Amino acid sequence: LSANSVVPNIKQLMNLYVLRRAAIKEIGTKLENLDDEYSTIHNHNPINLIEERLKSPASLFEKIKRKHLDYSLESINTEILDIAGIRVVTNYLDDILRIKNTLVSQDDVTLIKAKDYLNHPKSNGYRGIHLVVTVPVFLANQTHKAVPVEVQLRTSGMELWASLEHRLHYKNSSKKTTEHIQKLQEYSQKINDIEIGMQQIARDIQQ
Ligand code: 0O2
Repeated sequence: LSANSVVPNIKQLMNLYVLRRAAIKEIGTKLENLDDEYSTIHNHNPINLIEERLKSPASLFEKIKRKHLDYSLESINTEILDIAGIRVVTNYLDDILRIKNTLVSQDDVTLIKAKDYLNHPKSNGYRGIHLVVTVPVFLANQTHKAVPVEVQLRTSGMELWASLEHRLHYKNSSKKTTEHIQKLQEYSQKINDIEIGMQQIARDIQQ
């Protein structure tokens, strides 16, 4: 801890988590509404699954340590933008941008940060889009606050790859060789090829 670093007390942390949880609910409802409306108009659900999670205090403090950040409430508020997280698993590739664009174009949603691992997959083959958006949360004192939520968007194929790859971290990761990483990259590419093909069939049928 730096000399002037003041760790937030339990009440301050609880307050922070209450706001982030409220923001998850706001964004979660927006996503569900978009999916419902799209399915009524186009007879197709862009969203297969929505998963919501709050980062545990243990992994919050682990991240502060790993990133050499300050432990103060102010620093947590400005630097840790993924305490509230929503993962959106879409049915088709096109649905990723469909959901992203319709979400960030809403008047009360502000896009703060975007990472495009779709056009620029990570070297191990990880794909998806990560956004940080803020949404206003209305408070008991009649004011409101813009609260950040991280939204991860990926297809069901990318979800399959990421969940299996994530499990490998719990195995003996020191045994992971460059050949394993190449294989992971290759499997990610294969899944992507399949999803491009399935997308094309869906487009043909819709026309
Ligand atoms: P959890 O419990 O899922 O949150 P930043 O937050 O932008 O300062 P960070 O944390 O490196 O920096 O962000 P990034 O690159 O956006 O990735 C964070 C999350 O994306 C990870 O969260 C994973 O959920 C997912 N992710 C990123 N890279 C990979 C990958 O190579 N494989 C898999 N399976 N998932 C990945 P955490 O930290 O795992 O925890």
